[in-house]
Amino acid sequence: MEKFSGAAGESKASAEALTPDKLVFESVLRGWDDRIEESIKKALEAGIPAQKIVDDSLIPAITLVGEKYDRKEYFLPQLIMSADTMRKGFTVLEPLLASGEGVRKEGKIVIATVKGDIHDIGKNIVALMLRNYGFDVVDLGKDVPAETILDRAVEVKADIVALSALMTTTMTEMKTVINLSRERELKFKFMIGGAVVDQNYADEIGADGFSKDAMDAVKLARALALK
Ligand code: B12
Repeated sequence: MEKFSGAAGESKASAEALTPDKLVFESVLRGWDDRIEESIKKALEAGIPAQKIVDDSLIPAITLVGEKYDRKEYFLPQLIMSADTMRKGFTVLEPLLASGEGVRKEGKIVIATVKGDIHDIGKNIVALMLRNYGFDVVDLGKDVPAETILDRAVEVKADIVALSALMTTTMTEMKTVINLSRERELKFKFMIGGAVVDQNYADEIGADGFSKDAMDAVKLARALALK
């Protein structure tokens, strides 16, 4: 697939002049999947900590991609390329982030994007951050049926089940998971997130908490783990 140059029409050649952190941002924004690894390495070499690259370059870039998609400045091919670029970037950073504070274990969390939903960028960021802040995270991936989520949570003796949904058509699946858990008399705490859900929805379906982003998810998980 041909790479897109982005709304500003900036070319790869002119990107040479960018600072390493800006180059990471631009690579995700413009779907330069052949350039992301190199740009992240440059940023690391320039002394920018891995977590800062995530917080200040990767997440803002993919958030802007989402906004551009909403404004119809970007379309599906751009989305896919930016998402792939972001995933590649994470592959480079993940070992560095995991080695951060992962010594003390705060509790065990099973995380998944619910059935019917293949959006996993946000879920992956949340999983990464939770791991980084000391939680033992079992990531079941995306499009995961309710039964599988609960079976695995029982198997690994999870404290918390974290659910992600990005679509109005799939957020109801969170309720299915929680209802099934109650039917089976399981005692997990549930935290939910994803662009379409909010605290009201969490209250409505009986979840124990909602978070708007990955950092907030860490705070929520800590609070739930202490309960
Ligand atoms: C990237 C993207 C895609 C990528 C996904 C790639 C991937 N691997 O994830 C691709 C191109 C594959 C895709 C496909 C589709 N998409 Co899409 N996609 C998006 C987009 C632009 C950005 C989502 C994203 O990654 N955001 C960045 C991350 C970092 O943010 P986030 O996911 O919200 O996560 C943060 C928080 O929400 C929170 N969080 C997330 N999960 C969790 C979980 C827990 C437990 C907690 C505590 C917190 C938490 O923390 C995260 C980090 O801060 C959104 C638009 C948008 N503005 O959200 C549409 C959007 C979600 N997609 C949409 C649609 C309709 C689709 C498709 C059906 C399109 C199609 N016609 O085929 C398919 C879905 C197929 C399916 N069955 O799932 C719609 C959903 C509409 C709706 N309200 O229901 C949206 C809103 C676009 C739109 N405006 O129409 N999509």
